[in-house]
Amino acid sequence: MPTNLPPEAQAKWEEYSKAKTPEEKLQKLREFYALIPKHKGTEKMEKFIKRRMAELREEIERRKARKKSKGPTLFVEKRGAAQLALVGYTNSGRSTILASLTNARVEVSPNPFTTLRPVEGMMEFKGTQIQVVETPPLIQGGQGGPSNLAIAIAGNADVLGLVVNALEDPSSQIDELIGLLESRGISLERPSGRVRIRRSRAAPTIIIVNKGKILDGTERDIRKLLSSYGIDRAWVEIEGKVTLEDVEEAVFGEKKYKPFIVFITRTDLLETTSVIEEIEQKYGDKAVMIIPFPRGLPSKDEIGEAIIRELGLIRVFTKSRNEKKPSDRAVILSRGSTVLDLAGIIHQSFRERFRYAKVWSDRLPYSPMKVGPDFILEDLDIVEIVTR
Ligand SMILES: Nc1nc2c(ncn2[C@@H]2O[C@H](COP(=O)(O)OP(=O)(O)OP(=O)(O)O)[C@@H](O)[C@H]2O)c(=O)[nH]1
Ligand SMILES: [Mg+2]
Repeated sequence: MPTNLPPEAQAKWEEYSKAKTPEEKLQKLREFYALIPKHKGTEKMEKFIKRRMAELREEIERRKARKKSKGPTLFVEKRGAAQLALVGYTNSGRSTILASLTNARVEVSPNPFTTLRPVEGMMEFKGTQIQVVETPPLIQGGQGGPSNLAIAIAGNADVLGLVVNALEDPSSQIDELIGLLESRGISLERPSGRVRIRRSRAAPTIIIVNKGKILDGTERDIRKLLSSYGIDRAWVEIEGKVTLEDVEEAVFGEKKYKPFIVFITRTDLLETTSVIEEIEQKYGDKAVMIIPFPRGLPSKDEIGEAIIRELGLIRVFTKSRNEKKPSDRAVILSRGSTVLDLAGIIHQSFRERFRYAKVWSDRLPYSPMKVGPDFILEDLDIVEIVTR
């Protein structure tokens, strides 16, 4: 709870809430921070403010980078079904991983700080591609231009690849990387729930759309908490299991969660596999995959599929009536999409003139099977849409 803030701090908070540009917001937040009393009761708020300030700094950095580069050299436009950003300390082996997953031309070198600008490549696998981006090296503490850029790219990516050197206490490296990203508003821990606060004058009051569960309070507590931050008109959406702390955090911006893959490089130089086992023990449940490189590198199909599944995406191949084979390129849809959703994505007229579809898949009692518009598609389905 924001514990009885002095009036000047409250006034500053109001100014912050009204600020438009990230620069202005950062400035107001700094001033607000200077005005709040620092004690046990404000610790959490301090934490959130620092995180929000870090996020704003990244946003400013990202905008600057985009302006400066006028092209894809610094800020990396997304392509393909998803973007995987490789992050790690210098020499951890990011370029080595990028080169083994894609055809990107990238310099692998024993010298530190070889890759100071992002480099991208496309990882091809069944039906689609994933864009892999090597970010500039992070340095301990995370300060400095290259590190800031790496964090900005990480915050924009769909999945992170933490690249660690097996010979340099990789388990602690992972902890440090996670800690560093966490301090910059990027969480690698799967949230049990989600709170979204949309402030709007159009809202008559605080409207709580509760599709989940508040673990340690009531909707009344949420209203009280928000009004102590001067929020009296907003839509608050709750999904899954959340705490009042999550609500308070959401006041300062939604936390970004990123699933992650761990790449442990130089495992060929290890004498025993005990560090790999330690990492599997510690992060096995949290990471999408733990990959000991080079020998334990799974196929691109396996890596790609794991990412797609994690992000709740599916690949669907379309077929036209007069062709024997389906398309090589899949349409990427979110899990739960129907045949009619697919039709709409192909072309609006397909949706309007939809009659039925034929679906080929081993999971069906017979294949092809004739299905209606509400049929829910799954990964790797082949679909022929029949129109009027
Ligand atoms: N033996 C072995 N050497 C590796 C492995 N991975 C990386 N290396 C070597 O480690 C050095 C650094 O690898 P890079 O891929 O350039 O590292 P990076 O993280 O891109 O480094 P910077 O871009 O300079 O920050 C190179 O000499 C690589 O050949 C591995 O799995 N086994
Ligand atoms: Mg490199």
